[in-house]
Amino acid sequence: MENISDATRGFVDLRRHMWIAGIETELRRLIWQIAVTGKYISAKIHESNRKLAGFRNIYDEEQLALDRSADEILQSQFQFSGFVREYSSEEQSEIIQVGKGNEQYSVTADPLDGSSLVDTNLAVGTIIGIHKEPLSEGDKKTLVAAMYITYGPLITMVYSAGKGTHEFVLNREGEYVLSEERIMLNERGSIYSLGGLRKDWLPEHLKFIEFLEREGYKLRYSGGFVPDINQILIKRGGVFTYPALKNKSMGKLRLIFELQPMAFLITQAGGMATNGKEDILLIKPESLDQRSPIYIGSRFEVEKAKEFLSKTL
Ligand code: AFP
Repeated sequence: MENISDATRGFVDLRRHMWIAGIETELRRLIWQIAVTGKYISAKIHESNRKLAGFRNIYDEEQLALDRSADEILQSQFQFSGFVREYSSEEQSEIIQVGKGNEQYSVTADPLDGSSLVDTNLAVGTIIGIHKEPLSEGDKKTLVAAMYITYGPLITMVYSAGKGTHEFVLNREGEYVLSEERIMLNERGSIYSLGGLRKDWLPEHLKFIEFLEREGYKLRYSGGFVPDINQILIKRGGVFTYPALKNKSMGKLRLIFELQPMAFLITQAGGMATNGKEDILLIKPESLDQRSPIYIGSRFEVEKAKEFLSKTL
């Protein structure tokens, strides 16, 4: 696929881009449908009254009504789509059958990641993984596309269907237009995002962070996974870490709903994602709520993280 020129970029909408890229018809429709659903979720965020719903999700966290609405909106879209077989969301404890069983795709979602940031008006996002096989057959590597939508000052959508990672911006006419095509991270960046409390970090992780500090990396951490990853992608490099902690050996973030879709997008942009030893995309999930430490971003920093983590202190 040839790169689209700077002059015509703002006139290329998502559907045309995917068609030019030669993405298979049903996958194109599905990505389009999810991008459109992002507009409905954004409308919900705007009308949100920010009150707690008063119930808890499977991780025993307080759940904002907004998480629940975003989840319901996504599920209802897939229910009638004709090309989604299964839907699995961070907000629900089980895989939901939304199709007849013969549809091609299964979808995972973190419907509204970082929802606790909504009342502060920081950016939040939706993270999506698209799988070719049933999610219940969790032993296979099945991710064929991933995307996220950011709800910030602008609404943006980043997707990859295995042919590079591309960014679109929702314009005033309500169309997603191409803003960055085939985004490629530099070998090395200059920002770092640090999850978890310093007092809970393991010594080898601390050594890695001290290395970045000596090298003059700038701290950039919003507390929202989507905008934090988006910053690394759009600034062409850096590293996001949410490590194993003294009291939480698997860290905080969820493999299926958050980490693998982001790893897919960053890998397609020439970056890497690891838990310190294994490639995040190669980890076989054993349960829906499986978590994992993560080091994700440009190659230099992620390789360095692996080097530090392999040293026993
Ligand atoms: P919530 O969905 O509970 O708001 O958590 C957000 C998040 O999952 C992710 O978006 C952040 O990267 C991470 O948690 C931040 O965690 P800390 O609050 O421990 O820094």
